[in-house]
Order: sequence, then structure tokens, then C-alpha cells
Amino acid sequence: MPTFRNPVLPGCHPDPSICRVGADFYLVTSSFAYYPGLPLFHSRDLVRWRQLTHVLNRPGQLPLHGLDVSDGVWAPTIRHHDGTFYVVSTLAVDRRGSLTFVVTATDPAGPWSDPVPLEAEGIDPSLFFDDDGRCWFTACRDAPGDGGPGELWMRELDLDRLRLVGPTHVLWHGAVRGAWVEAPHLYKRDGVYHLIAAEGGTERNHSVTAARSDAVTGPYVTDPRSPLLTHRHRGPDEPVHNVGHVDLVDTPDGETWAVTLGVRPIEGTHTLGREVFLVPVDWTAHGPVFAPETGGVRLTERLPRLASARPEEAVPAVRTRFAGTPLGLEWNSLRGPVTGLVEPAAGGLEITVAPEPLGSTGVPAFVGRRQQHVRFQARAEIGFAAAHPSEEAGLAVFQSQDQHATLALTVDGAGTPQAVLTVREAGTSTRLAAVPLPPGEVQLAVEADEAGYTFRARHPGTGGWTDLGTVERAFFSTERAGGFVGVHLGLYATGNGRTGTGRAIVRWFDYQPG
Ligand code: 6LW
Repeated sequence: MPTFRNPVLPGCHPDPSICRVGADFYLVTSSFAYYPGLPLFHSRDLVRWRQLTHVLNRPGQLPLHGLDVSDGVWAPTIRHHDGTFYVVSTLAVDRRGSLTFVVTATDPAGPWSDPVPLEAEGIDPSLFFDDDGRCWFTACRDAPGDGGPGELWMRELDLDRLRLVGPTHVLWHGAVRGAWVEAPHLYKRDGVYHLIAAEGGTERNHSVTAARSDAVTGPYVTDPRSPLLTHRHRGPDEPVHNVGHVDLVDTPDGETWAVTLGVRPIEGTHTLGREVFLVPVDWTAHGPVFAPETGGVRLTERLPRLASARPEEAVPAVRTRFAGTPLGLEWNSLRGPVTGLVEPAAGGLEITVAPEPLGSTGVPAFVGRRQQHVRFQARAEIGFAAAHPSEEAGLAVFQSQDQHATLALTVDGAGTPQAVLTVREAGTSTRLAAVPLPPGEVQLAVEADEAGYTFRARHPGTGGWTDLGTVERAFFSTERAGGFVGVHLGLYATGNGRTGTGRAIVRWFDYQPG
């Protein structure tokens, strides 16, 4: 039986939502405080995905300044109706206040409209187009009073005015009241409306639950088979955990597949964030049955019928040469564009020393790409002459503004160039090692495996690598840092509060899955 490897989108891509138009599938995921926001991917076979664009890629569309990296743009839904693509999502601020919005486009590659705010409480918005063309908006909020977390509600969306209209319908409080029912999506099958949701929180108790109704506005009755999909009862040997937050799509030849988020923990912790897994679904008279043959989310899964089997290829190393070409879609900055701070120039990527440190909630001179494999090697060749010991430029393993490690080129008090390894946790920075280096271009490397991240530096003219130390893998885990994101590998420069004049030039950056 031909198979494929899950996850289909490795690295931090949580809260997947999917739709199909003809032979084309489109998928969006959360982007938190990273900029641009809402990566959008295309596929023809559900297995191989290519990023097309970001839905929010213009400055000013996204007020992310001051946010924790795990706040920002959460849990989008993508749908297509009558020639228009719709994405609804929420800007979560301080994990409490939030602003829900809708954006539209006729071409998923863009341009997308500016966000139109919707008067909607809560998070995880979704849209359902009924047979009569009416559009129903659903989302999740806290139940009023002391009703506990998790109330799914609905209003109609007026598609001409992009405004919520008519009464609010309270749909469901989950299979277990108070267990954080969220991420609702509605589907209609054989005249029955199926409300499929996530329950138990996005960590180890995550699960897929469902309710059904004969009318779109309810009443919804809990599907007694709930949970329909979960790995919460599985032990530590289970390779995939935290599964839930599904969205379903039908293929042109009549199969149904779900995209779900999940994580791949090692000894109880994961660093890659919540990734996208593909799961087969059978529709029965009782509703959807997830993973009917295996009962769970598998690293190796049977191919969708529409996909053709291909020999498994080793993932090639990616060398980014920067010189003169715009940064690829895999590169993100924090909380806003870094125009003027990080610029591809003829000699490489120029990163200007700006006051903002990585530990701030502003826009540092930083660009990063997701860590997508537990084992990888990242290397960069960087030229940088610090004018002051507070100036630094180099490589960052970035979990959050409060939890990261840097391998930086700087100078000591006497002006001698050196490479310094620093870890930052819960707002405190600790210098782990420093080695002097001859001036000039230097190569910096980080190599990771199941045990830890090892940092090395070398002067290409003088040969061998010098080890600066290893940081245990769990240091960068979501379990240790809290929040909702996985690791980014970044290039940065900062004056740590001082305005600098210098620039780092990154000649190239390699990412080699190991
Ligand atoms: C997402 C929600 C969740 O909106 O995490 O805990 C949020 N659950 O479904 C961010 O990914």
C-alpha cells in the first residue's frame, strides 16, 4: 500500500484550516506575533504543500507591537464561496482581549483585502455556507457568568456588508462542560449538521468532539461517540500527541481527509511546535470516523487516492545566499516588517544594529525560519565588527522573547572580537561561554539532536570548529517556555538598548535536516 509521511507540514504550523476549489487545496495556519501573518499553502494531493503567500503581508494590517510571541494571529479558517475566498481569524492580545476579523480575495495568492473587524467575542472563528447561500459564523467564547470556558456560538454573516447580523445562537458547551470546547467547524452531510470541535485544551488532553443537529442553528446534541479522535489516553511511546483542532475536506473523487494539529514529543517535551498531520475520515450514518483503519494519527499513513506514490526523498540542504534577492516566504520577522533593518544586498543579508534586543516585545532586527526537524544543522557565514561590547550579531535559537539562545559575534571590553553563547530564560540572560576570534568573516553553527543544541564557531581561514557548549533540548520546548509556538532559527543584530552604526553581513545560511 502506498504511503506518505506525516506531518505534512513540519514545524510550527498550528490550527490548520483547509478548503478545496476544483483540484486545488488551500491551507492556512496560525502565525502568532510573527510577520507576515497567516501563511497560506497550496496542494493538489494533500501531501505535498507549497507556500503561496501570507494572507496578511502589508504593514499596518497587523498591530502586533508589544505582544508576546504566542499572542497575535490565532486559529484562522479558510473557505471559498461563489468565487471569493474568505479567511476569518482573531488577533489575540494579552491572551484575553481579542479582535476577530475577515479578509477576502478572489485569488488566494493575493492580494487579500485589509481586515474587516467583526463584532465577535472570543476566538477560533469559522464560516459555514449553507445550501441556500447563507453564511453562518461560529466561534468560541467563555460562557457567561460562571459557566466556565467554552461556549460555541453562531450568528449570520451578511456577505454584502461583511457584518454579523441577526440573533446569537448558543450552540454547544462541549461533550464535557468546562473542558475548553473550541475550534468549531460545521459540515452538512445527508441533511445533518455536524459541529466538530476541539476539547480538553491544546496540550495532552486535546481531542476532537462533535455534536449534531437537523437545523443549522440547533439544537445540537452531543455525539455520544465523543471523543472521535484523541491520543490523550496513549502512553509516552506514542510518537504523536496533543492531536485535535481538525478541519475536514472532500477530495474530487469522494474521499474525506482531516488536517489536525499534533506534536512529536521526545521524553515528554517538544520543540518543533504544533505541526499539521493528515488523517483519513469515513463518513458513516453516525457521523465522521477518524482514522478508521488505525484509530489514530500515524507518522506513516496510506496515501490519499488522488496522490501518486513517489519514492521517499532525502530532504535536501537549503543554502540561502540572500545576495540581492528578496527573502523567501519561509523567513519571518517579529511583530512587523524589518524594512531598513534587514535588507538583502549584493554582498548578502545586511542586518543593521538597532537598539531593540531579542528579549523585547518590539521589532528587533531579526529574521527567522522554522525549525522543522528534531535533528538539523544550521550554519551561517557572517561578517560583523562590533563597535562596543553591547553590540552583537549572530544566530539565534528563538522559542520566545523570554526563552532563547544566541551565538553572537561581539567584542570584549578591550575591543577583542569574540563569539559568545548566551541563554535567556524567564527574563534573565546567562553567558555560557566566550571564545576569542580573529577579526573578519566567521562561520557560526548550531547542530541539534534529541539531546540538545550544540553551538560552534570557526574562522574559515583557520580551519576547525570551536565548541561553545550544548543547551539541553528541553530548554527550547513549549512545555518549558509555555505558550503556543515552536522554535525559529534566526539571524539578528542588536545594540541591546544602544543605537549602533554597524551592520552585519550574512553571506549565506544553510539549513540541513539531519
Ligand atoms: C487557538 C486555540 C488554542 O486559537 O490555541 O488552546 C490557540 N487552543 O484553538 C492558539 O493556537
